[in-house]
Formats: sequence, C-alpha cells, structure tokens
Amino acid sequence: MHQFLLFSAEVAAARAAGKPIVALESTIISHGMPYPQNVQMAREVEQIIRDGGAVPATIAIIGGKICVGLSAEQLELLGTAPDALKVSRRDLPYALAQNKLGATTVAATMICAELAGIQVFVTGGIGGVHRGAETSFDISADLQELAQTSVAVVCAGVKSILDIGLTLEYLETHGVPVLSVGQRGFPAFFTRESGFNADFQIDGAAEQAAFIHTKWQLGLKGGVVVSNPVPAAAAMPKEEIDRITEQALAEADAGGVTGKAVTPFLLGRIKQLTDGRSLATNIALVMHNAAVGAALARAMLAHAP
Ligand code: PSU
Ligand code: MN
Repeated sequence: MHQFLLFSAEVAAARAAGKPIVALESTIISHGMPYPQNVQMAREVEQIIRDGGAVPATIAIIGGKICVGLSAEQLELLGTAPDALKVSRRDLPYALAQNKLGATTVAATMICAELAGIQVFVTGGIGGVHRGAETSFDISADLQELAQTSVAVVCAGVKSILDIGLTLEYLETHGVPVLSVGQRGFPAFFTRESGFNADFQIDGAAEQAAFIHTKWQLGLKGGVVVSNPVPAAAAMPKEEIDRITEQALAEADAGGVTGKAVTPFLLGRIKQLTDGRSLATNIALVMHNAAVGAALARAMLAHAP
C-alpha cells in the first residue's frame, strides 16, 4: 500500500471485502460551499452512496497523509477550518510534506483515488477552460488530470462561469470521452442544457461501466466524464444564472482575482447574488450524482479482475 494513504475503518473494510467504493472530493466542502451546509451536504452525500450499495470515501490531506474516508470530526474540520488549502496536482506534495490541512480538488482527488484503487469519483462540477483563457491561460488542472488519470468522474457538467465549448474541445483533444446520462445534451451545472452535446449518451450504469472498462482494457489511460444533469425541479432559471454569472465575472476581472482564487470567488459571488438559491441547486445536483455514482461503482464490479 502506498506510504501516504490512510484508509478509514469503513473504507479499509470495504477494500478487504471487495465492495464498491466511491471517492468524493473535499474542495467542494472547504471552498465550494458555506458552513454548515457544506458539512451537512458531505454527510448526506455519503449516506446516499451507502443507500446505493456502495461505500463513500471522502478524500482530504490531514496530518501528512492522504486520508481516504473521513470521520465526522474530520468532515467538520474541513468544513470550518479557515486555513484549509485548496490542493490540486501542483499543491499535493506541499500539503503532504508540510503537514498542512488540504482540501482536494477534482484533479487531486483523482490522483488520490487512483493511488487507492478507486475507479469512480462523484463531485458537483469539474473545472474547465475559463472564459478569456486565450489571454489569462486559466485552464483548470482538472482537465489535464482527466487526460492522464484513470478515474471516472460523475458530475453535472461545468458551470457557465467557464467557456463550455472550449472545455469540451480541450477534452476532445486529450481523448477524454464525455458521456451524458438521460439526455443528449451536456449539462451546465445549474441548468440541464449548455447548448452543447455530450459525446455519447449512455443511460444505464451497466452500459457506462462497460464503456469505461473497455477504454481501460484498451490501454487508453485517463478519465471518463459522466455528466448527469441537475434534476429539473432543482435547476435554476437560465436567464437569471446567465445574468449573475456575467456580473460575477466582471467583478472578478475588476478585482484582479487570479489563479486558484478565481473559481472559489465566482462560486461565492453566485451564491450571494442568488440569495443562496444556487446553493440549494448545488446540493441537489451533488446528491443526484451520488446516486448515479453508487450505481456505476456497483456495475464496475462486473469487470473487476
Ligand atoms: N466547480 C464547481 N464547484 C467546485 C469546484 C469547481 O462547480 O467546488 C472546485 C472543484 O474542486 C474543482 C476546482 O476541482 O474547483 C477547480 O478549481 P480551478 O478552476 O482553480 O482548477
Ligand atoms: Mn484556474
């Protein structure tokens, strides 16, 4: 076992018994939502995965270890600590070697999941190519990770704070397949449609698992995006989210927000500008993704070595 991995008792038992395991990220807890909704969301999502017949493994960097599966106290710590670092691929050695508290992004969670032998990872939205990337060069490390790390990522697409068309182009260039569940369209996180199609609509967990297994059996390293639209009843009105996104982007620009601060700034402003309604949408879509991810992790067992 890898020297930096530390499994919770629940995850260790699941590994020993060959049960399906679903990885979860922690940046969404520390930097994506306010307290206490972040910790409540994390607990509820874990329970949905258990109810779906799989074992949740929320991942974070604590005490110089990659913790795979967190206690209630550790979830609370991540949800409240003002100094939790946002840890992506670049930051992982720093957080581990310097004993920092680290909340892992999609990229870092994929790395840790692969080290831990976990094939399925559930989150809300992945990072992507930012609008204006032709001058800012701001492209999330999540996309490079999807190109090289073999983990399936269940998400509700990407937010319209990003350039969704360029994000999909980037994924295509790097050979990352984008599946959609229940519809042809690639979802835009708060809304069910982005105006772009996913590459392949595959509705059933068994068929999704067969696709993913086939990719990896071919020796094609890298991730698969499983995009699952927010439930219709929880989606936000498109005009409202578009207007607020434009405002948040303009403020980020005017305020000179750059680097890893950009995404948390935009998420926070959108929440404020929607009086918290975007938060309810965000929580609903993560829960929906958890159910899809648990079913996928179970279906992947049919292809276990
Ligand atoms: N998008 C969301 N919510 C999030 C994130 C992205 O809708 O919480 C987080 C994820 O952890 C993702 C990270 O991996 O932001 C991407 O940050 P950046 O754009 O700095 O790469
Ligand atoms: Mn960035």
